[in-house]
Amino acid sequence: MTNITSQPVSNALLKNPPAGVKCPQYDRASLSEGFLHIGVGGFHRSHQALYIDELIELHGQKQWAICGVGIMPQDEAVSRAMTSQDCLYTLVERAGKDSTARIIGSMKGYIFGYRDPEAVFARMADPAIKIVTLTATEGGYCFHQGTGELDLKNSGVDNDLRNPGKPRTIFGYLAEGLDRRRKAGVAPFTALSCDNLQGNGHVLKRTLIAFLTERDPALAQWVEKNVAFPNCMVDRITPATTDAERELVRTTFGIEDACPVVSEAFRQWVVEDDFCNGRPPLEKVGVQLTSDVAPYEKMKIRLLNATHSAMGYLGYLCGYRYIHDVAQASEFVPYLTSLMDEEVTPLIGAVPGIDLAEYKRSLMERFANEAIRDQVLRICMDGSAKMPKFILPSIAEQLDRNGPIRKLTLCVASWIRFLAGRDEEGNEIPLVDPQGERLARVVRDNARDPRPFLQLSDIFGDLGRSPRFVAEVELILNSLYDKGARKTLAEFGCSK
Ligand code: CS2
Repeated sequence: MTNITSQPVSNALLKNPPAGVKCPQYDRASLSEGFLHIGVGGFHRSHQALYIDELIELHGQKQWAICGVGIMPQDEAVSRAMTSQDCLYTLVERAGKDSTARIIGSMKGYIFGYRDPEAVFARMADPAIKIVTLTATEGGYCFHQGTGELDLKNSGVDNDLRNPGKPRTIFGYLAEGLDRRRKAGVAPFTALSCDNLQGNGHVLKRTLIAFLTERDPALAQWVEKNVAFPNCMVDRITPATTDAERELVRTTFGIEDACPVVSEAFRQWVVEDDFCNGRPPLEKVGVQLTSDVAPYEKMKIRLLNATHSAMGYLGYLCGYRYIHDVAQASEFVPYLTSLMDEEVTPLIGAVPGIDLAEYKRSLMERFANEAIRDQVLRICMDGSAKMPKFILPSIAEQLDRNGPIRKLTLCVASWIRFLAGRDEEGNEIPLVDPQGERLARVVRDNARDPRPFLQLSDIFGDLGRSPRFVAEVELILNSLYDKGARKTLAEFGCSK
């Protein structure tokens, strides 16, 4: 390990940057914010903020800086870091033995809405903000999986309707921001969801309009008529930032940074070209603008995200803690490739400009990238929101066409076994999922019988009523309990 003196990341560091670290060459004081982004997690910092950094650096688009916003209590750490670091942070891209570091300067301000919602409302009402982007996670849209409708009983949604001044979800914030613009006669912003949901723009529009219809029908109508909700596909594997990443940035690059982000070199952003209040020339920095994002979203979510989930739960039960170890394991490779080739690819159809065989080959290579040390437990987080978006729709489509579902079902059964809470050695399995307690209770109360669990229609929709699916889950789940994860993988994971 190289031992070099480190300096804290801040505006002062930009004047005298460590050797080999790329820094903004533009004058940050002259930036103004055109984006407001809710959810400044690792993914936003490795993806959109980099595209915008390039847009400013290479194309002088100074009016498109980002105002970062955190609305969850757990955003406190990022909020503190952003405040003390002049909204700067280090992005490290890692491919093989190569690491490159860059200080990202595109975030001009940060507001911790959880403490100061009024400041977020005021910023959203500012005519300079033209686009509000969101990474609210798959669960942040609070819709019922069976019906697709906004879940008005969700405690966050319910809070936002009762307490408009102190919202807990994206809906309360968007509603108040848009209401103020309407009342002030200011054109609305575009609302651009950057989450891994198929038709994320449609989902955001549907759920927000349902929320507004409860809150203020006239506002709902105005939004319906005037606000654009483009769909988009986003991609870049970004592990959670831990002390190991902070240590890496300190020892390799000499930067003291409380919230650096480490990611793979690959990135992709495909955006539907539908904006109601202008947009920057995103195409100049490699964003693909198109009239139809659906094929790209379906490909990415059903292949990349689904295969991640398939590696996550079963990989954890087999004792793996890093995704690259799962992706390199000889017993997993045939499972993952056959899941993609036999059960998902037939559902994807043609994707303009993409060779699916090559896409899948590159996915396996990206999963196996050991330089980024992506955590299995990051993938296992929030299964209640991910499973219905990544895995279950493919099972439903295959059931409709009487096609194969075994490998996808192995993922579902592994999730249920994971929720049982103890691994094969009797050690506790850490569960991070807002629905985790409720789900784990149903699993524990019905150990070998998956039926009550599969009947949770907010997760499974109608799937729990498919005798074929239920029988498959039962068979594989019992094998997981009786024979263990490795034998079950060998028996059910590969094509005979
Ligand atoms: C992952 C995603 O959270 C997950 O389960 O599949 O975070 C994935 O790494 C990104 O979508 C990659 O673009």
